[in-house]
Amino acid sequence: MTGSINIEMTAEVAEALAQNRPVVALESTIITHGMPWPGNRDMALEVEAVIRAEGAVPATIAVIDGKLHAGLDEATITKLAQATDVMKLSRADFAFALAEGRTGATTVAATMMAAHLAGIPVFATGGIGGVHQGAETSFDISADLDELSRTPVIVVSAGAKAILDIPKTLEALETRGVPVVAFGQDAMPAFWSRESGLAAPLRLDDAAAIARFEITRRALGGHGGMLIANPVPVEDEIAAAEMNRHIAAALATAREKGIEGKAVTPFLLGEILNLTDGESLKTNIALVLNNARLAARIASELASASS
Ligand code: PSU
Ligand code: MN
Repeated sequence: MTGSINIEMTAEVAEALAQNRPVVALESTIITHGMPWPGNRDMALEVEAVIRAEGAVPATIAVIDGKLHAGLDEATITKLAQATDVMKLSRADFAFALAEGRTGATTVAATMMAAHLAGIPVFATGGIGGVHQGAETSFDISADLDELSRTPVIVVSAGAKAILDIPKTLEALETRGVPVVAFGQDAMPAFWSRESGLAAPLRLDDAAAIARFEITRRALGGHGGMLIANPVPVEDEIAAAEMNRHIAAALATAREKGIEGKAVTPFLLGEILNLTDGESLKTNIALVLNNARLAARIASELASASS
């Protein structure tokens, strides 16, 4: 199942997979490129604790010195959270880091690849990458979208990051045959905010229903991933009207400075952190924890359905 790529698993991940107990994959780009130290380390450890509290096992994915890991110990997470020379790996350069012995953090796309390779069907993150604003001239569209179309992993997110063009991102997902399911509401959430002003294509209200949908997709055959859009809890949200002002300001600064390519998303998240005096980080952490909880419940439903 793992092909010729060896996956270094922690004992708890290996045992859980061997015994068909629920496992939730976690990405590492959110640690290295999404949040500043030390909040990033605290978030990474808290997310793991939330998953364990739900009776599932966390498997944080990263490439360390050319080795693919599923599950990281606290010392490795701490080191990664402080490192400044870590690659941001997507489908295009995941194998490059493995072949060259490099250290890289996995984005949504590369984490989906690794999770699928390891036999982990559920993955929790903050928000996926998507179609950037101005993509009609920059062509900046995240590889996360193509990965969702091809790799059968359920990605639990708070939607696409609100710095993106959400209508275009939803169109691109529809074109690629990716189901987008809002959890417990009709509206498509917008990462820091519960509502984007758009309706989500689909809605489900509990983890068991998501597992049923996934099992039916497998039976139909040739399915890729699915995007669960889980709104940030009410008490942690920042209203869309306020966020939109900060996003517009951050986008203007990025344009002035000529920020491009892989640097765009980390730059915008950093700008927004400053513009909100750190509030956006608190919300980001809260929504990741909320997604981890739901992902653990979905993983539990899937494990019991297949045992
Ligand atoms: N979610 C967050 N923070 C992040 C990301 C997601 O809350 O930093 C990362 C994910 O790894 C996602 C990546 O795959 O941003 C998208 O980057 P790009 O737009 O360059 O494809
Ligand atoms: Mn991009």
